[in-house]
Amino acid sequence: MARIFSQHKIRRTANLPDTWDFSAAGKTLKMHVPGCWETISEFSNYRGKALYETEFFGKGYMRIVFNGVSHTAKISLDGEMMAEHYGAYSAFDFVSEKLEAGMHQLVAEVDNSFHKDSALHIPGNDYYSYGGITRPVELEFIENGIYISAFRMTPVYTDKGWRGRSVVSIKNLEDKKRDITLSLEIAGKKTLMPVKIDAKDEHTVFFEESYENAETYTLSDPKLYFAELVLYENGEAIDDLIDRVGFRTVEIKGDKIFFAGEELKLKGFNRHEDYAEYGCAIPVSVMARDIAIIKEANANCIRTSHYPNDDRFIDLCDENGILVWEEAHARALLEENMRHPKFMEQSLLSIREMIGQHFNHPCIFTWGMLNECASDTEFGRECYKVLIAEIKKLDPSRPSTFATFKYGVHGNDICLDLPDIVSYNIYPGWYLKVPTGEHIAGLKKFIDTTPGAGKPIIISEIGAGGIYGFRSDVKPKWSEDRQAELVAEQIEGVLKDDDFVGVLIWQFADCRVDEDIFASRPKTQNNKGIVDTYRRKKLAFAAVRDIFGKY
Ligand code: ADA
Repeated sequence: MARIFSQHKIRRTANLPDTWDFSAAGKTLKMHVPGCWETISEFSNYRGKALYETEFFGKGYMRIVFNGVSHTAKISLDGEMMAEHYGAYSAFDFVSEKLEAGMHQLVAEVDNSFHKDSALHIPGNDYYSYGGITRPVELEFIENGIYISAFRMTPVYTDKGWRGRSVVSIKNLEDKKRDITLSLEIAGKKTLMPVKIDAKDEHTVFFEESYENAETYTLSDPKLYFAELVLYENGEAIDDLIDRVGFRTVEIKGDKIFFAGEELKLKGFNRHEDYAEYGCAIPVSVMARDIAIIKEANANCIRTSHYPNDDRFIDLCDENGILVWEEAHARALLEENMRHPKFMEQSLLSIREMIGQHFNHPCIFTWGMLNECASDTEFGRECYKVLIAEIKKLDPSRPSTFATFKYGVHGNDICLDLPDIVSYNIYPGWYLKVPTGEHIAGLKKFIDTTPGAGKPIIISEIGAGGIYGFRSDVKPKWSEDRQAELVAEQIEGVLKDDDFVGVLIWQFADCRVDEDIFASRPKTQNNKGIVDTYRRKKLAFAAVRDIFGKY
C-alpha cells in the first residue's frame, strides 16, 4: 500500500505482482517492485534505461498510480503511451479507457541517466539518484466511471473550536452528466453535498464545516482523524477516499514559530531516503525503526533533505508527533543549472506535487525548496521569487523557507526577504576553522543587516563527518571521536541561543553519493550521519541524545 492505512472501503483495488520482467544492458531478469535496481549486484552501479513489464486483470476504467519512479518514466498500457513523468520523489497516475475484461500489459520505461532534459537529477551530487520503480504501484477499478481524485483540508481555529476548510475534486469519466451526492465525515461529523458534474468533466467541491468534537493535534498528543469521503449515485455508494487529518495551526509570531499554540524548539535531523542495499526504496519496517531511533535521540523534527518523501514515512511522523520540514527536489544548483531550460518547469512540478499530495499531513510545519541554490545572484533571485510565490499560493496555512549557505566566505544571500523562515546551513569546525559560538554570532549580525532580520531562524544543517568504526584518541577528522566532539559543540551552541528556533543536524544516517565526488566522500558515502547506513550508532549518537534531551 502507498499509505500505512487503507484508503478505500468501496473503490476496488488489486495488487500488482511483486516482481516484474526487467530488461536492461542486454540482460533480462525478474525485478522486485517497489525497489531499486541497484539492490541487485549486477545493476548496483547501472545508470541508464530499463524496461519493466507486467500484466494484470483489468475491466472497465482502471486507475494506476505510480508513487515513485526514479527518475524519468514513460508508462504504456497494452502498447499505448499513457503517462510520462520526471522526478523520483512524487506520485503520478493515469486512468485507462474502458478496458475489456481480461489480462492487460503494463510497461514502464525507467531512466536514471543524467539525460539532457534532467535539470534536478544531476551528476556529482551529494546523494545518489537511484534507478527503479522505487515506491508502491497501486491498481484501482473505477467501476462507475467517476471517482474522488483529490481531498485537502485546512484546519481553522476559532473561539468556538475547530473548523475544517475542505476542497474535494471529483472526476467524471463518462460521456454523460452525473447527479451525485458527496459525503464528508470527520471526527463524527458527516456533511452531504449534492453535486452535478458535466460529461467527462472534473468538478471541485468546497466545504467549510465546524468540528466541535475534534481535539487539537499536538506533538505530545498527536490526535489524528480519518476523513472519509463517499460518492453516492441514486442512493448507492459508488466510490470513496479515506485520508488522515489533524487539527492544528502553524503560526509565526515575531521570530518564533508556534505549532498548535506551542512555541517550537526544533531538535532534529536531515534525513535522506537511503538505507544500505535498499537504496531509496526503504521498507516500512526500516522507516519505523528510523522513527524509533529518532525518538531515542530525543529529536522532534526531520527535514526531508532534499526532496518530497514517501507518504508512508510522513504517515509515521504524523503518528509519532515528529515535525517535518518537507522540501521540493533541488540541491546545490548553480546559476548555470538554474538556467537549464527544464529547471523552472521541473521545480514547479516538484512543488505542486509535494503540496498537492502531502497537504493533509499535520506533522508538516513548513514547505522548503532550492537547497543551497543560487540565492546570491539576480537571475537566481528571479527563480526563488517565482517558486516561493507558488508555495505560498498553494498553501497559505504553512510558512515557507529554503536553506541557504550564502554568508561570509560563501557569499551573500539576496533572497532573505522572500521566505517566512530564514534557514542556514553552517559547518563551523568542519569546513570552517571557526568555533561555533563565534560563527553563529557573526551569522546573526549578518542576518540583521538583511530583510531576513526579525524572522525566525533555523540552523537547517550543521554537522561533521565520522566514519563508523574509526575510533582514535588522537581524534582526527573522520574519526567518530572528533565527530562526537564537534557535533556536541555545534548543537549546544545553537540550542542555548534563543535567537534560533532550533537545529537540524546534517545528517541522521550515512547515505550513498554519486561516484563523481568519491574523493571527498570516503566509502562513496556522505559520512556525517550519527548512525551509519545500517543505522549502527556512532559515538555522536549518545552525545546528541544527551544534549537534545536537555532542551
Ligand atoms: C550541504 C548540503 C548537504 C550536504 C552537506 C555536506 O549543506 O545541503 O546536502 O551535501 O552540505 O555534507 O557537505
